[in-house]
Amino acid sequence: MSGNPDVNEHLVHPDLADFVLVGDVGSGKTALTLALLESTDELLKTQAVVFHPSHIVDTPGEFISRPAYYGALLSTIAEIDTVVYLQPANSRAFSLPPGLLQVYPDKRVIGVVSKTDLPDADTESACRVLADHNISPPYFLTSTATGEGVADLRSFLISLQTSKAGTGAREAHAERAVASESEY
Ligand SMILES: Nc1nc2c(ncn2[C@@H]2O[C@H](COP(=O)(O)OP(=O)(O)O)[C@@H](O)[C@H]2O)c(=O)[nH]1
Ligand SMILES: [Mg+2]
Repeated sequence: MSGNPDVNEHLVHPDLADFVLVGDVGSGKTALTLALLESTDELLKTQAVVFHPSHIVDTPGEFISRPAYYGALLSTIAEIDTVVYLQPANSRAFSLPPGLLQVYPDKRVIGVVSKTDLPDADTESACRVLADHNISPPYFLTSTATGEGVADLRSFLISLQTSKAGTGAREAHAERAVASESEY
């Protein structure tokens, strides 16, 4: 799904893959995407879904602020395993679309408290908002202004890929084992 001709990064982190960033307009999704990728792309307002290489998807805030877009959001994330939800450190408004986890109960949701450098940041309250909405820790506190937390989040996302590769191999092996048993 790297078909967006406007996005043409060389991959600094080829193992970083398979997540979609969701959160309110201005919560810092695009800035965090570019920081995770170490991309030098310019930060412009995201007007459309942006597909980076390796199944990394940045969504426009309209997906959240306008319920009419929920359907588009749901189809965008259908094939992606992990949702990275951004809760700005200076906001207590929760903006993960309510239907999302009902439609996709198996998605992994990672809670990020973004913009921790802001003077009115209250990371404790932001973490509580995540917990109150059933997003499980660990939470990642990030700032693209200072760089706080970006490397930790990147490592965590990469570790999900590594463990998935292991699981996939085990599952394939198990399937082969079952298949060969059933031959007898
Ligand atoms: N102080 C601060 N500003 C940020 C941070 N992340 C993003 N911003 C700013 O917040 C605004 C919205 O960021 P953007 O990534 O476009 O948000 P999006 O709408 O969720 O994609 C921009 O002006 C960014 O420069 C951060 O960690 N700290
Ligand atoms: Mg954006």
